[in-house]
Amino acid sequence: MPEYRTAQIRNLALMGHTGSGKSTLIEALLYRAHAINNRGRVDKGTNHADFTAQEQAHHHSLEPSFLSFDYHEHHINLIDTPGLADFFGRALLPLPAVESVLLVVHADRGIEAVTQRAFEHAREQGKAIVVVINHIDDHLPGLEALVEQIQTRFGHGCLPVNLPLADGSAVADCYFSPDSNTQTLFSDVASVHDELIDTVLEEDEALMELYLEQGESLSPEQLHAPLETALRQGHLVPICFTSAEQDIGLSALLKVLVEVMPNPLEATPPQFLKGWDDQEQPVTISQNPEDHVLAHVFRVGIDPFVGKMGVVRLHQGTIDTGMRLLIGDGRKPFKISHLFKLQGGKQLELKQAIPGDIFALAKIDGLEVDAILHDSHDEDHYHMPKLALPQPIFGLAVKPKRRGDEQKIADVLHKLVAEDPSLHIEHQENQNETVLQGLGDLHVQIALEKANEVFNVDMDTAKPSVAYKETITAPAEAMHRHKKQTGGAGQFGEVHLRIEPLSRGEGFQFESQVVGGAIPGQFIPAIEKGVKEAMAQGFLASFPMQDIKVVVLDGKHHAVDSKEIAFVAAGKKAFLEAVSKASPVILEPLVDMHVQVPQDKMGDITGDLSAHRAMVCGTEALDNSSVDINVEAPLAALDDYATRLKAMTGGEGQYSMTFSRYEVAPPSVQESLMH
Ligand SMILES: Nc1nc2c(ncn2[C@@H]2O[C@H](COP(=O)(O)OP(=O)(O)OP(=O)(O)O)[C@@H](O)[C@H]2O)c(=O)[nH]1
Ligand SMILES: [Mg+2]
Repeated sequence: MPEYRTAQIRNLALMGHTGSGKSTLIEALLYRAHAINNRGRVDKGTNHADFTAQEQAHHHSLEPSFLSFDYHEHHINLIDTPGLADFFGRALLPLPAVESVLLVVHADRGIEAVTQRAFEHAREQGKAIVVVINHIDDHLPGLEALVEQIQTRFGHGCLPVNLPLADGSAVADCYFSPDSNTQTLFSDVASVHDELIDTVLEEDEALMELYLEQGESLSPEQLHAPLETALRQGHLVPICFTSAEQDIGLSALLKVLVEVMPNPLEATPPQFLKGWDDQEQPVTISQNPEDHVLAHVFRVGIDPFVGKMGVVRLHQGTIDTGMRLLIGDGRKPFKISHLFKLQGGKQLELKQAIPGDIFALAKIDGLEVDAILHDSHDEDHYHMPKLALPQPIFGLAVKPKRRGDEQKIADVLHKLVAEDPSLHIEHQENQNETVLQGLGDLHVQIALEKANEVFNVDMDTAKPSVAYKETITAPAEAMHRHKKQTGGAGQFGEVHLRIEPLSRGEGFQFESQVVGGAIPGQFIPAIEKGVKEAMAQGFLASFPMQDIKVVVLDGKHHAVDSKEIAFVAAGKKAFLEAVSKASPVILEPLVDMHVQVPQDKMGDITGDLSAHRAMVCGTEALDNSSVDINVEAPLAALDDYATRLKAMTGGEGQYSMTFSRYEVAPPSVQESLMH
C-alpha cells in the first residue's frame, strides 16, 4: 500500500506557452523535494520531464510526462505538458485526470497564445488554477504590470499569495503568516493579505461576520473550506512568483500546492456518464477505496520495446496487482501483473493504487485514450465526456519509401493517432492519398520523425491538397431510371429525389417520403449508399460534398429485377443529376488565427495578411510592447506563413491557428481548382 491516502494527493497539470519554464520548474521542484539527486537541464537534454530522444534533441517537451514526489506528508503528481501550440491537443489530454492546473507564465513575455487557451480550457472544466510567474530572476521591472494584465484577462480573483522582495532574491508570504514589515518589489504584504482574505470570505458569510465583528484573525485551517470553494468556483486564482533557474520561490510554491490547492476529495468531482446517446445520464461516484473500481485511461504511449503503456487515473476503488479488470463494455477481463509509478522515463513498481492516484499499466493491448477500467458489470457503459480537441488544419500526404510497406505504414500511423488523438488520418480516395493531419506543420513533422526514428518506418511526404469540399447553393430535383437487361437477371430501379442546401457544418441528412411502397423499404438504404458514394467522389473537382439534405420523393421498382445494386446506381445518378442543377460550389477551409508581433511590425503584418485574403477581426495591445492580431484567413493562403512571419519580424513573431469554418471559395480559386 502506498504511504499516503487520497486526501494527501495533489494532482496538477503544468500548462503554459513554450519556454515559460514548465519542465525546468518540475526539475527544480523534484530536486527541492529530494526526489532526484542530479539536477538536469533542458538545454543539455538531461532533465527528467523531457526524457524521449526527440525531446532531448529539440529541447522542447513534445508529449505529456508524469513525475511525482513526496513532500511534507503529501504525494504530488505533476504532469508536464508541451507548450508549443502545435501540441496543444496533447497538452489537453491530462486535464480529466487532475484537480488543478498550474499555469506557468513567462515574467517578460506575459500571457501568450497557449497560456490563454490553457486557461480557458481549465476554467471550462472547473479546474482549480494557480498561476506561476516564472523567470523572475531576469525580469523584475515589469512584474506589477504583468499582474494587472493577468487580472484584466483572467479576472480580478487572480491575486498574489506571495510577492517578490525588492531585490528579487526571494518571495514574501502574503497568506499563511504574513509579515507586514517585509519590503516587497511592488504593493505590500498587508494589503495583498487583506485582499486575499476578503476574497476567500466572500464564500462564507458566517465566517465573514465573525471576522468583521470580532476582528478575529483567522487561521489558514479556518479559511480552508471557503478557500477551496473559491478555487473550485474560479473566484480565486492564486499567483506565485518563481525562478526555476535560480531556485527562487520554490518552497513557497510547494506550500501553496500542499496547503491551498485541492485534494481529489475536494475540487470539482469527476464527470462520469452512464449509457450512450440519448440514454446518457450523469452519475456520481464515491471515490471510496472500498467501492467498485472505476479508472480512466487518459494517455496511451506506444514504445517498440515496452509495448503499449496506459496512464490511468483511479477515481474509485482500489487496484492491486494480480487483480482482473474489464475495459469499457468488453466482456473479457485482463490481469494486472504490474502497476507502475512513472518518473519521467523510469517506471517504478507500485503494489497498490488508491483513489485519486495516477499510475501506469504496461502491455495491455486493449487500452486506448478514454477507456474506462472497472471490475464489475455494474459499471458497464460508464464513460467520461469526450474532450473537445482542436481540429487538425495541416496535413501531409504520406507514401511508403519502399513498395510493399503500405501495411507497415498504416500500422505505424494508427499507433501515432492512438498516442495523440489530435492527429488524424484521412484517406482521400479520389486522389489515392493518405494524409496525416495535425494542428500544424511541426505537429505532423514531429510525428513522422517519430515514425522514422522510433518505429523505423520511413515515408515520403508531399504537400497534400488543401481539404476543399463541395456543396450546393440551391435546391433541385432529378430522376434516374437504372435499367439493365444483359442476358440473365436484369437490374431495375428508379429514383426521384430532391436535394437542398443545409447550413454550413450540418453535414448530411437523408429522408424518404416514398409512400405506398413505390420503392420497397429495404431499398431505401441502398439509395442512401449511392448518394453517399457520389458525395465522397465530388462533382466539380473531386472534393467530398457536404451540407446537403436529400429527400427521396418517389420511384419505381420491379418485382424480379429490383436489387440493391440497381438502387445504389439509381440513387447515385439521380443525385449527381440534381447536383448539376443545384448551383454547386467549392468550399475552402478558413482558420481563426492569432498573430503576436512587436507593435512596430503591425502595419507590415496586417498588410501582408490582407493581401492574402485574410480579414482582420481585431487587434489587442499586449502590455509587453507587442500586439495580438486576430484574423480569419483561408488556410490555402497560409501555406508558408511560418517563413513569411519570420522574414517580416526577424523571428520575433508567433502565431497559432485553429479551424474556423468552411466558406465558398472565390470564383478565381474555384476556377483554378477545376482545371
Ligand atoms: N533565467 C531563467 N531561465 C529559465 C527559467 N525557467 C526556465 N528557464 C530556461 O528557459 C528555457 C525553457 O525552459 P523549459 O523548462 O524547457 O520551458 P517549457 O515551458 O517546458 O517549454 P516547452 O517544453 O517547449 O513547453 C530553458 O533554457 C530553461 O533553462 C527561469 O526561471 N529563469
Ligand atoms: Mg517543457
